[in-house]
Amino acid sequence: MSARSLAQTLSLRIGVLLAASLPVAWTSAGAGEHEAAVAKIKDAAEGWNELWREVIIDITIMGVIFALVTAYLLVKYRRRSPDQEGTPPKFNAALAVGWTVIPVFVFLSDDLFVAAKGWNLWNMYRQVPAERMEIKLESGMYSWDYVYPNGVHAQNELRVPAGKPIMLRMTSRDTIHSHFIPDFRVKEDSMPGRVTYLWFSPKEPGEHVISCAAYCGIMHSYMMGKLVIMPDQDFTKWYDGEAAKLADAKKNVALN
Ligand SMILES: [Cu+2]
Repeated sequence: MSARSLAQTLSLRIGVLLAASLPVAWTSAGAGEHEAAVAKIKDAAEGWNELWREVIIDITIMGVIFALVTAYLLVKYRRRSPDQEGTPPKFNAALAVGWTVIPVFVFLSDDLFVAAKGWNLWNMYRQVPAERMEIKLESGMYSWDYVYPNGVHAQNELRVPAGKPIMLRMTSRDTIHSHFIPDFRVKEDSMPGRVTYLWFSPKEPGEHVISCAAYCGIMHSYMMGKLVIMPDQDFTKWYDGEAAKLADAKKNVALN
C-alpha cells in the first residue's frame, strides 16, 4: 500500500471512530449518571454551569484540531518560490465525500449530545422541589411586584431565606417581561393572561442582581431588582414583622 493511500485509509478510519465514539459515550452513561444528574438538579445553576463548561470544552477541542490541521496544511503546501506552479492531486471522490461527511457527522453527533443533555436538564428543572417557598410575581412597566404566602408585598426587592428552594409564579399586567437572576442561571418570561414559573436554590446569604431580559419599553433598562438572601432566622424575623405591619394597616383601614 502506498504512503498516500495509507494516509487516506487512516484519516477515514480516525474520522469514523471519532464520530462513532460520541453517541456510544453518551448511551453508555446509563442510569448512574441519570441519578447523579437528578441530585444535581437540586441546584439547577450547577447543572447549567456544567453544560456550559461542556460546550466550551467541545468547541475548544474542535477549534484547536482545526487550527492545527490548517496550520499544517498551510506550511506543507506553501509556495516555495515566486514562480512555482502547483500540481493539484487528481480528484478522488471517496476522499472528497469522506472529508465532507465525516466532519459533519462529528459535529452533528456533538450537537445532538449537548442538545440532549440540555433537554434532559430542562425537563428535570421543570420539576420543582416539594419543600419550596412559593412567591407570586406580577411584573409591570417597570417594576417587579412580589406577594409572599402571608400576603406581604415587596417591590423590586426579593427577600428570601437561605437554604430553601424559591419558586416564583409569574404573570404580567401589561406586556412581556423576563425575570432574570444571572447568578442563579434562571430566566423566564412573565406575560399577561398566563402564569409561568421559575425556581432557584439560594444557599448563602448575599445580594444578587435581578433584571428584565425582554425589551419591554423605553424604561426597560431601568427595570432592575435586587435579590436579598438572608439567614433563615433573620428572614423569619423580617417576614413576621412585615406581616404584623400589614395586619396593623388593615386594622387601621377598618377603623377609619
Ligand atoms: Cu420588563
